[in-house]
Amino acid sequence: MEDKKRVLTGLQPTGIIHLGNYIGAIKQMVEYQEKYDSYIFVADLHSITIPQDKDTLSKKTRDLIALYLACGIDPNRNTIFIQSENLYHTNLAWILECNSYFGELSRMHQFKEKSLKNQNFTVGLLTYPVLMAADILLYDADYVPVGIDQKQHVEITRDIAIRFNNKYGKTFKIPEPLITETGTKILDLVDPTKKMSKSTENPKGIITLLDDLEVARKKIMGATTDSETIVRFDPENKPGISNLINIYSSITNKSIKEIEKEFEGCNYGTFKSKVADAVVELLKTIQDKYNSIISSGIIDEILDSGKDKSSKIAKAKYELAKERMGFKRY
Ligand code: ATP
Ligand code: LTN
Repeated sequence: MEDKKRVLTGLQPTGIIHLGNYIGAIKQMVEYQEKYDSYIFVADLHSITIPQDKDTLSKKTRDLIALYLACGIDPNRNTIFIQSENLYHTNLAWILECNSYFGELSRMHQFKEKSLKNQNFTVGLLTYPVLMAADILLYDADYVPVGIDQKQHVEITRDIAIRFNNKYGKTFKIPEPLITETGTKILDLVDPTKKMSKSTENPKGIITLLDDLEVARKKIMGATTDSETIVRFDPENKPGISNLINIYSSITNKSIKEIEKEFEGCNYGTFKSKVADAVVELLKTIQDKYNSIISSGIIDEILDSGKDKSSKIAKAKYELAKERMGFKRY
């Protein structure tokens, strides 16, 4: 255990997770748990950078944990916890905020995009990457598996850590993002110029892991494609088909070349129905497990132990950072 590198990732409880989250984040964590010391948490504090309904937040958090487990995250090989139950995240975030600059935070893509959508945004939306830096740096994470949209936040985490280490002495390990090759960015099924997103306006564009199986099948069959009939991977000119190839590749572990060969001479209908079969089979397996987990007491046991373990590690790192900055009793 001691020699293993550490991976850590978080998911926001902002809606039922979709195929993009599964392919871009969870599936990798299931693979990484074999070889790394793995930490997974629900980033509920990040979710409130956009207003959340207080009556459903905790249920969404619980559902998310049940879905992680149903997707194959093994509680014996992962430390699983809720971010807001571990106070060191916000404590360290404040220290790091005072070592981060307005300029660098205001240049983050996600901040620019979300602050344009709603001009009356909160300060939390701006400082979001600093809380994320705290999440990562508290645990000396070596690797941070994220979708491409979060890569910039891991890069700023590195910048903040390097700056802190240079100023106050080596305190934090410098993490690296782990970005997947295939299926890195799963696109909206209706508008394949956008990423598949929980906050989409058209539910036909996303497949959630708890979608009714027949509804999911219809969404794949109705996915936007192009006027050609060749199943060829060409994200620029054929974003819809390339997106379906990415989904199929990720679920079946077949390479893009193999898939192009498999569907040589086939029409889009045949291809789509194979993709739909693969998606439905995946959802069915996940949903069966989810239904048995959600009604059991195992989630609380896992969260209690995750809270204890993560708090111990986080406390030590927080105390060190505090001391390095000169906080101690005179
Ligand atoms: P939203 O969908 O509302 O934009 P989100 O799904 O990006 O939110 P998170 O729950 O924080 O928000 O995402 C969890 C993980 O899934 C992150 O690592 C993120 O990069 C990844 N992810 C999200 N959407 C996609 C996508 N379409 N393709 C690949 N990975 C994705
Ligand atoms: N910002 C991420 C969620 C997140 C995270 C993290 C991911 C919060 N803290 C630390 C990796 C490491 C997102 O929206 N996907």
